[in-house]
Amino acid sequence: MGDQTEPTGPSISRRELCIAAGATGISALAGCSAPTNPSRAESATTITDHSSPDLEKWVDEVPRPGVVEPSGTKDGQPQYEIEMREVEQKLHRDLPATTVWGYDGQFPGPTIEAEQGEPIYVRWTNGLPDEHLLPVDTTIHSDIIPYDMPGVRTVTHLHGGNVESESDGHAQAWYTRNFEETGPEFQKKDYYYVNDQPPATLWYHDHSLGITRLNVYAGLAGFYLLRNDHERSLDLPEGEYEIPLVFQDRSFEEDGSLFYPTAISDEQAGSDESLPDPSIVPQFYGDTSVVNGKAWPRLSVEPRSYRFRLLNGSNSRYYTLKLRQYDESSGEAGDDGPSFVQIGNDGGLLSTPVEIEDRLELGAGQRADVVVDFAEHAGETLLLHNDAPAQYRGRTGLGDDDDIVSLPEIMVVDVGDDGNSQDASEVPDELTRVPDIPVDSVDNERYLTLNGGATDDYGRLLHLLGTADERDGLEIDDPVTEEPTLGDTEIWSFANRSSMSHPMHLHLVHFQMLGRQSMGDYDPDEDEIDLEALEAPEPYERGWNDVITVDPGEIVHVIVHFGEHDGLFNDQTGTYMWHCHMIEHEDHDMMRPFTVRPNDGDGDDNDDSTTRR
Ligand SMILES: [Cu+2]
Repeated sequence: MGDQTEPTGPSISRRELCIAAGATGISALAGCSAPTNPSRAESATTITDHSSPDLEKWVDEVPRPGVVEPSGTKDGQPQYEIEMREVEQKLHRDLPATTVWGYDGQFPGPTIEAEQGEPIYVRWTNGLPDEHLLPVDTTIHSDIIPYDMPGVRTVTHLHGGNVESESDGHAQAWYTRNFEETGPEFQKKDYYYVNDQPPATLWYHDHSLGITRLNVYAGLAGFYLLRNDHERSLDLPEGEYEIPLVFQDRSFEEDGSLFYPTAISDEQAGSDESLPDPSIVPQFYGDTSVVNGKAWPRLSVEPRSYRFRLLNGSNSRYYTLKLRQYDESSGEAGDDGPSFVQIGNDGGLLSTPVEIEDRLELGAGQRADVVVDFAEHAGETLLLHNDAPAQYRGRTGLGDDDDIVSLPEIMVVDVGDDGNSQDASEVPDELTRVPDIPVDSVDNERYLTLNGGATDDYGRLLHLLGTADERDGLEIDDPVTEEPTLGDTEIWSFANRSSMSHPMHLHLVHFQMLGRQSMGDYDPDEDEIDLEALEAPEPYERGWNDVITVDPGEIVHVIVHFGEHDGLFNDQTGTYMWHCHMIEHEDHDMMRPFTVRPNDGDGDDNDDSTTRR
């Protein structure tokens, strides 16, 4: 794919985009040209003829992850030791026990409850077997990954954590069982989480280079809830009325084992017979909804308000959610149920609650903190319904031509006839202070491209992130191109030249969305960013985000401050990652490092991570 910069003019709206199957890059904007090589088209999905066992739906209650307790102290702070282990776990009444990998032997892992201003240490120990649970494609970064080394590589990232670089879970900071072997970026065993950021729904998961998709799929993920006194003073539903829910899609074999595809389809492979086996797949879409580690579960609630911490923990799948009336005997969904009142997103509370009128969109890695009032729905059965197609293109098209494995039914909610609990909670009109990052403080602008048109040495589709100078993309071990200085404010403009939506994630920081526009309306070589011309963020997109969805043919501009801002967050320097959170994309190869440089002029020591508070 060339450096396609043909201007299209401002007359083409995003809704008029014709995202033809296989169209990549700006060709999607420039007249919907047919793909030149449909067999390699990005829109070709992961087609397998695998079907999971036909399980009876809604028979198991949604489990609630336990809360893990510290095992001791270190330097006067609580210290946790959480071991990754292989265990057998029942994921459905009628499915034989499934071998999964769990933090503390649980899938999902136990929840860490942390308090703002109170640092903790966590030692994530690797107690996994010698062999991976799933087939490993050893061609992914085979030049920098020692696949013949015994043991499974893991490293844990606290997603949304404003943490020091040495504790961030760099993809090359992996280690094997008992820290026997360590990756080139490994620096310490005891990760330090300073917890100096707004209270939020964070989560932790594996991040090791080249096999993150497999380690997370095997079960390595859990919640990390950060709280403070202000949030408690809001009298939101709490205790048994506050429930974290992680949505994942999985596929199973008849014996209960996890199924993960190991070969891309003939259609995708074209005539190339030299493909690796097992091979990475471009995306993964499981056919079974799993919530908090149970397949097709039901949640029993009282007719009152609940707070749900929603997390899309799937590898590739998007969710667009709504509660609907449900006739369990016919399996038919009807009218709308209670709406979601969103009170927070990735990085903490919104300034004011937002009633979600349409559907709640969650890209991989994203969180929504919502309150749902079931008081008017006593005795009803509700369906948590998802209408996102697997090949998600957001607002720019439904892509119904190629929706291979949609997952419309996520979970059933049983609302009891009565509840004797006193429901004193009420969502306040003002939730918290979210100070804007001022646009007039911007020190630097970066144009960053999301690309789907490249292929690797085997002719397989390769997703890449690029820059204004290298628009077709760079690989993870190319030199760092994003090097903000501590204390700087930058605009990062994500331009999606591919034909599918990507949930883009930055480690370390939380950014604010400025708005979106058609990709043809802005070229950094020719244009200034015209804030007035941008489509404003949705109300629920305001606040602190660490994942943002960029639809095809669109640019999303975000503003980010590196360091403490208005009393929030803290100063960190060093190297972190930014990437697409569809984990198959992250592994191949939509991930790049960025380095926050110290602002003292001594800019040549990446490892000089300091915490200035
Ligand atoms: Cu992606």
